[in-house]
Amino acid sequence: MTTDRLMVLDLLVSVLAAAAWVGAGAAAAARRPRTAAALMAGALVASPARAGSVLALAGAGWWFVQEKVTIALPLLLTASVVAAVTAGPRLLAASRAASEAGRDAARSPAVVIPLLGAGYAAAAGPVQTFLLGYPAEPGSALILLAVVAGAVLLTWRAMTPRVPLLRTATASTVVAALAGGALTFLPATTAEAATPVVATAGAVAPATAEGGHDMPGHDMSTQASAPVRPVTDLRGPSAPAPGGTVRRFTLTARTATVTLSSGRKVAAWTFDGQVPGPPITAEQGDLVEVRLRNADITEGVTLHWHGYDVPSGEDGVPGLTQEAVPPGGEFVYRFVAAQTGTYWYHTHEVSDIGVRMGLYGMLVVTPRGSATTGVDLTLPVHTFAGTTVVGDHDQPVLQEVAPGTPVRLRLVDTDNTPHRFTLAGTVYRLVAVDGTDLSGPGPLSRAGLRLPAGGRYDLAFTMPSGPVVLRVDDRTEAVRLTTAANGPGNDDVTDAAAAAGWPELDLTRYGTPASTPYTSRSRFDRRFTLVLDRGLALGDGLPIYAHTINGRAYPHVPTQVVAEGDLVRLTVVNRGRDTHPWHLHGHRVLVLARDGRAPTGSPLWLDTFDVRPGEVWEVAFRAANPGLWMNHCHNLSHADLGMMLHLAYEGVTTPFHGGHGG
Ligand SMILES: [Cu+2]
Repeated sequence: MTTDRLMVLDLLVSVLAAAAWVGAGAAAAARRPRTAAALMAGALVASPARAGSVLALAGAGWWFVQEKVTIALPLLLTASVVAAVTAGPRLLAASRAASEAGRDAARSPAVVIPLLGAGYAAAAGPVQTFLLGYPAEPGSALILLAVVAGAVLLTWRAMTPRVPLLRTATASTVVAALAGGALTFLPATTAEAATPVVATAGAVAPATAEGGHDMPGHDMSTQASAPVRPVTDLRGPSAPAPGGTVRRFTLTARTATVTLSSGRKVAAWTFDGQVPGPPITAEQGDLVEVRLRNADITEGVTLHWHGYDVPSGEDGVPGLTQEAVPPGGEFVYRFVAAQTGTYWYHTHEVSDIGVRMGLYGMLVVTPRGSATTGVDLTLPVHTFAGTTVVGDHDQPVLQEVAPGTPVRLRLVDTDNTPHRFTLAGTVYRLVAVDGTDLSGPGPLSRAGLRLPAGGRYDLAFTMPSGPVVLRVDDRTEAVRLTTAANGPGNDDVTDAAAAAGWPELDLTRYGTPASTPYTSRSRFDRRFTLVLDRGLALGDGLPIYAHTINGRAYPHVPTQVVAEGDLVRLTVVNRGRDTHPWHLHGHRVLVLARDGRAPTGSPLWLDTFDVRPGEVWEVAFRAANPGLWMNHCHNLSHADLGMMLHLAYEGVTTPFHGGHGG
């Protein structure tokens, strides 16, 4: 069974156990001893079963069961035993009596309180998983215990006016709850919160301690000697590489009404009045110079080069590498186009809204001197005012292509969620992922391609004699390439329903292996673990129901500190119910393993990888691009609810204090 299914199963068992105990208590209180006894029998099956489901889940990793093993399960099993021993015999006797006296006996406090108490203890499990998440810490455990104890006391008080030691018990419960609250929220508001952005080397501890398993990173005190450099000094060059030219662009951010291909008009935030913004293209080695101006986006705007490893000062993160450009302001970005492939740019200021409203565009870099042959289409897919658009098309992109023509389709997901693509009518290859060419990509047909939020796939094929159709999410026809003969094509082209059933391509098994500069057996200088979950956490000043990293929300997630040249291993664990497309700025990561299994196909160099519920990804990167970098979920609404942190190189400082970074 997959970890995801085990998580769901464990949740079901825990809810069943709680429902059975509470039901038994309620039935006893309603003077129905037989019903109560039957429900208690069910609870006595479900409670040990929970131990089994937790044990099974533990096989996927301690991250998935930590709070269950340390708090929920001991609480449940203890309360179950107490209820069975104290209420059990009385309830059995009452149900056998089948008389008015028996019904009254069922209602006695000695029966009802232990049963309901077990119910409260059992309910604490799923409540803890949903509200508090990972990791369980002494503070949240105290709050939980206090709530359970308080509920038992209230029940007791409701059933009988004389509760022994009522005042002492109430006082202890209140003290436990207050202490728990202090333990939970005070640490987050002090130390690291005061320095959300690394100001000096070694000022912030690495996040390893939060992961619980990791080898400690380097001793920071011995490494504080890295030269101090402000991020504003880490800028791009002013000349291209030898043989390259300077490519100058000006992008003006402004509100505008955009007309889609159907004629539908949509109010948008745009670059130069269009969505997507003007494409930025270059040849490898060119100097790209982009002058960003802001006409009237009052929230401010920046340009982030998604997947492109620009110098840190060009990365476009407000409050970290620059201030957001206000209306009337401008900022000039410069970088050498070193990487070839398909990338995109977008604003990083209030990015959840900004990108959704249209502040994005394409960045495509081709090898120097590669004359364009054939058809090369860049196809950003975006949900715009509730409609799936491809570029600015809300209807299929239609193009006539001569048979035999080489075709390249560059798929880009600019949304917060993944999209599924199918290509019908031709055999094709997935030649590049996130801008990097794959090794030995084999022929594909009848495959579903799941593209993570922010990710890119390049598909290549030779135009056949019949039509070729690209579909998005099995419903939207995105592109239809036809030939002059306009033949009917094969069944795959006409049968959209069949295409919906095509199996998803497993990227970790596609292509052929090739050598990589490091592997999972390499010696790593730093290891970090990020456990992704939901829970109550302190956000920007207030507790929120956050998307959490190791139980914390931005800006309270400790910064990951690395030294230039480090080989870094990053483990990302998803124990929540949402998919998290993980995105590290400034570095491509090499996939070492997913759920403990190394890729058997092409090496995978990604800038955005989808960590689905229950998955554990191990990736590695060389810290070779000094600066201050965002490391975040590219579901930008998750990032907005806390799921981001910083990766900082020792010695790099920032003069900016915007603090938002999203
Ligand atoms: Cu996410």
